[in-house]
Amino acid sequence: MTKNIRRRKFLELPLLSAPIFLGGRLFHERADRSSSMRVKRPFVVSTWEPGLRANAAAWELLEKGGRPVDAVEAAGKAAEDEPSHFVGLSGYPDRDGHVTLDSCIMDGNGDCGAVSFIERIKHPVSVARKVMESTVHVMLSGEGAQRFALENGFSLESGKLSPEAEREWKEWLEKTKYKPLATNRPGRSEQVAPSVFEDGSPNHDTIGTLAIDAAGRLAGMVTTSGMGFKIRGRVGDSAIIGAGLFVDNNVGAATSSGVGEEVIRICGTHTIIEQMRSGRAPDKACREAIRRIVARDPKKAQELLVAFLAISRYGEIGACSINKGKLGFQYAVTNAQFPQGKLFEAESYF
Ligand code: SD4
Repeated sequence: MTKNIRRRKFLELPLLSAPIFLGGRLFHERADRSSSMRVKRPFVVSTWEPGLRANAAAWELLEKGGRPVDAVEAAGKAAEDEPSHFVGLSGYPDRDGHVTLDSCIMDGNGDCGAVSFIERIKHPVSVARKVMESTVHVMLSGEGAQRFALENGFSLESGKLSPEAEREWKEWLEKTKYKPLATNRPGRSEQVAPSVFEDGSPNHDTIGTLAIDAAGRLAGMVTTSGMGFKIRGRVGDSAIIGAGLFVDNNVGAATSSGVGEEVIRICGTHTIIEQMRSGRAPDKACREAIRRIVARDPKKAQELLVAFLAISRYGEIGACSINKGKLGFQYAVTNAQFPQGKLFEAESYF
């Protein structure tokens, strides 16, 4: 099965899975609708269907009483190893044909690290962790981030595009004549970067993972190749603490996926944690962040894929996307109750 078909297949999942009536509730075989639900700790959640594989790597550690920060790093590495477009070096390149990666990691005690615009390094999440643990800084970028990685024992990969990414980038060049992408300014919706390519596959490639242990300690990470065919130098929300990821042991953890520029503008995940701190459940907090994005330009919002996923320290999980269907959002949950992981469909604002 080609990667594109596989990607389309998972997007169709919620539509294809036959609804079954169980105990008065409508269940889908693979994806349930959810508002904030509570599950048993420890558990791990990740964005998207490939999040099931990321969760599996995290769960191996978490279920044995491992630390959430180790679990989320393992999830990130598993995602970066997966030979798909989703994250890592086999992701889509920027418009100049270079894969540039963003990642961050955060522990519930406030420790955090990030790398942005890093090239030819296989595991940016581990470099982000190294930044967190062995420097006084939070984020390293570009050439400096790469040099730091090499100094710390990471190896330099070839920089060659995967054959599929190369083919799609060349097709994109042919079609768009290297036209600059979105400005994303309100009222300029005709210039918005596509959230979904013409063939229906999403123009986004991110795994965000949040983990909580039995005692309620939290950690999170995000790793991505960013928006496909972006302008060279572009950094998205996934490298930015408070935008793509925020974690606080006193409250909960949140991550995002979709058009990063929209998330950065509202400091998305920090907004969610602050909403939760003042008493909102994760699903309501995610919805409030989405509402702020929609409020800037409700017409443009109907074409955007932006989604948030959050967990509380008590073990509640909530998620919200702007749209449903092709622009909707799924997330994976793994714990003792769902040891193989289970995919849920997020509620949507529209
Ligand atoms: C970005 N938020 O770089 C990322 C892309 C993404 O699923 O989430 N893709 O803007």
